[in-house]
Amino acid sequence: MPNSTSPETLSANNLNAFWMPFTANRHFKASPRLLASAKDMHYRDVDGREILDGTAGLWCVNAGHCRDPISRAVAEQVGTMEYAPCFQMGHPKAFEFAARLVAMMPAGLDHVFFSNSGSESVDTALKIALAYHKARGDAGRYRLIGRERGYHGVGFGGISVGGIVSNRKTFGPMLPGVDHLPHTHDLARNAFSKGQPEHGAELADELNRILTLHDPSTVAAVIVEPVAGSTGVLIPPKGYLERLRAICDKHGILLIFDEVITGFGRLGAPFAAEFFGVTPDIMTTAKGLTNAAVPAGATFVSGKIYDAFMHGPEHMIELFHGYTYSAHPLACAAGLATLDIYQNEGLLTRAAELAPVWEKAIHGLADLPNVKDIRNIGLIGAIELESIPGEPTKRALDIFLRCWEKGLMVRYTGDILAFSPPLIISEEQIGQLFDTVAEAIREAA
Ligand code: PXG
Repeated sequence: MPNSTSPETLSANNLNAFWMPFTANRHFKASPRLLASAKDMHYRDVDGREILDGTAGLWCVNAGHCRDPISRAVAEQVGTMEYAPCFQMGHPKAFEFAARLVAMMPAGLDHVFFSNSGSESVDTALKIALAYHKARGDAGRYRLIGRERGYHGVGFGGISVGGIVSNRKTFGPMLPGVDHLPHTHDLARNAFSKGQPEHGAELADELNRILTLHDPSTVAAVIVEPVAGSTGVLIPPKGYLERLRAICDKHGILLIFDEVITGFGRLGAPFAAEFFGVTPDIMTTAKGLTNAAVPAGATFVSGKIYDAFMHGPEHMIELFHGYTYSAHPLACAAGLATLDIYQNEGLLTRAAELAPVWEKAIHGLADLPNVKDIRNIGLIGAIELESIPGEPTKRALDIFLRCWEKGLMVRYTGDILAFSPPLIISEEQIGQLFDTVAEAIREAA
């Protein structure tokens, strides 16, 4: 009997049923890349080839793959109580996980609402922002401001405030009352920046223009990724996030940081809010929350927000929102074990130690053919390539495939290569990662 991952059972035919997410289905199915197992920094594909993980899965396996304490905690939980509702009842691990999380949050973010993904975490944040103003008797604040090139998942709320055109253009009018800040990408002034770019803080002042247009008293919240990941790594210019915070404060507008990628150590501090010294009113997280072992999202809110809902008769539900799987026992078990690993191994600050090595290694590729920018922060890096005229994304795809052949997993979006390895990566593996990328870029030229 062939096993389920053997080439015999994976004929082109039976790849057809699965409509793959964010994938060129026909291209992929003609030449599939199938992963079979993973440990620490590596995947193995179905042919047994070892693949260095340069992207922590999809920016989510921060502690590395198949960590024993997480596997054990999930196995134990699934055998003890696989599911428990959290509507009008609960289970101890949900409260323990919540308490552990808020204890490590930037000051003030002391309540957490659980969901199952980054997209849901974002929808939860947007809904809480609207409901918060209404709860305070300020229901005229209904507008949400996102940013061009922002990625906030794929729910209708997330694509409405998001700014990646291909994720929006086929889905109709989306949420009303949404506007967008300009993105901060400016290669003319900032190409080959190391860490935060020098130029562009003034782009935050565009918020003032938007507020003048709509009147600030109609705006509920501004949502941004502190570092935009999905769009190809856009790092906030020095002073930019501080200005956004000040403008929001001036006008009573909530600031939401989408930390689905930056949360849990990616930048070298536990959260981007701490890294940049700017605290939002609401923070969305997912991915590294459970090391991706079990899907989960978490939306953190300030006491001011939570307290605004705690009025009215005590037997009444305060917020009509939640998911069957909010605080799923397996997610809580995985999350608690993940936090232990982060803490025991100092992983939430490890990116700060590695950042200089990472920065030097990635910027070492600056002189390779077709490289038009390199940028980095914490354990995030991106290489922006000259597009092949008339064939956008093709160069990056070519390099991505060459890396795969050489046993390295990277991401690409448009003609930008993105790197975000597990936080356990060694200095030697950083060298190996960028040597392989360099080879692929040279070969593709
Ligand atoms: N917000 C941000 C900032 C994200 O990066 C989401 C929300 C949505 O999370 P879910 O769990 O619903 O997918 C994300 C997801 C990439 C890539 O290659 C990035 C994401 C997902 C898949 C691929 O850049 N980010």
